[in-house]
Amino acid sequence: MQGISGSSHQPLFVTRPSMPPLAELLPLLEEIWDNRIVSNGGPLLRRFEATLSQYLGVDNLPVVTNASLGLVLAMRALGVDGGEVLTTPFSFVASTHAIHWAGATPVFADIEPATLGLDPESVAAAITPRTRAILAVHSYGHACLVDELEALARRHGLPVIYDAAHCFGVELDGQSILSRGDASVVSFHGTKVFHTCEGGAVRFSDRHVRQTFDVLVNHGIADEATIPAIGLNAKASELQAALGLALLPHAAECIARRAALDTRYREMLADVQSVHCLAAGPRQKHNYYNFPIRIAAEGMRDAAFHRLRAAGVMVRRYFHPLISQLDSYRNLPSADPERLPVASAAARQMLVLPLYPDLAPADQSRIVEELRIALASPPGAV
Ligand code: T4K
Repeated sequence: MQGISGSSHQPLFVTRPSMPPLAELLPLLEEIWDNRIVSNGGPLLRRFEATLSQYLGVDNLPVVTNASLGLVLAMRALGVDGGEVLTTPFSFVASTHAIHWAGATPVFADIEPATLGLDPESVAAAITPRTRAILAVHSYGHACLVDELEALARRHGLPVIYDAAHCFGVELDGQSILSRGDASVVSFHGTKVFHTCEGGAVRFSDRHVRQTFDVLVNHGIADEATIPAIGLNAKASELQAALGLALLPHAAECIARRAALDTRYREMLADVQSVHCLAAGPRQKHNYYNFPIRIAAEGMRDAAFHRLRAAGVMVRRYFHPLISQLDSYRNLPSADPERLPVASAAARQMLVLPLYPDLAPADQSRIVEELRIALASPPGAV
């Protein structure tokens, strides 16, 4: 793993991928070179899936080439084929795009302010006979109100799919958060706590649904002469599996380093009245995926964003603009901002500060110093 060095004076990105020592990856690459199986359910992928299942303590966990396709095909495996899927507008675009590619229409419900996840009351009000599923997102790896959402879904006979893209290693009540819902989809993109360059995994509560999914992931092919479904190609390669196998032994250390940086941010920002540091709920073991703060004063979030960017601190406004404001979705009746006040406020106020395991303490201090300077001037000032 990369060590932590002194201040870089380079642009400070919101995240940097963790890389395993090359020496630990090379023997796995040699296996691929020796056996010349590079994809289609090869031996390293099978080993990676088994190791990952054990590490996370969940079964029925197929690995896929990215979380976006995992979301699309999880919905299809759960029977979504048209109709409407209720979801949050406060997310990375992939969660809503996945509903479109699953053949359904997204219907936006509002979020609630504590977790920034779907508000069960807003979801309940939006359920109609056309509703086929609920797709909720654990934003920033903070668990949304899973008990309430699942109880609501059960009453209406709807499946719940969690976009758990940010949630590698997150636990709720002592169990992997991936164990919740009918399906949970985690991303292994390079920007995530654990990654395989591109990648992801889907956890299913029902092994029969998982079997349907396994066919969909491989073009709908069950065997050479049997192609029972219209599938896609969402298979992960042996190279992705090799990287996953090499990085997994370092995952706990990466999360521990993130936790230390998270604590230090909170200490350094404790006296900054205009900044609220979000935190995961008490039932949760967190993975410290990123460091989201809320700056509620009108116009101050954007002012801070631009000033920090000018100073080389590449903060992000995850998630601005709201998905419901994008041209592709803004004409949907559920996209009316007046129906989404909590999500609209979050999109105006949230800012994500850099956080990754080898962020140097000197760089972290610089980020906080630049944030203090940015917040000291009024919004309109340059
Ligand atoms: N659902 C949710 C809630 C998600 O957040 C995501 C993905 C998905 C679903 C879909 O998962 P995948 O299909 O991707 O598995 C990035 C990621 O590309 C995206 O995967 C992620 N969410 C999202 C939150 O972040 P961008 O457009 O912000 O990426 P980008 O290229 O601006 O990268 C952010 C920073 O990371 C860069 O400023 C520098 C650093 N970086 C990035 C890459 C790719 C590196 O240092 N090295 C790298 O290789 O979307």
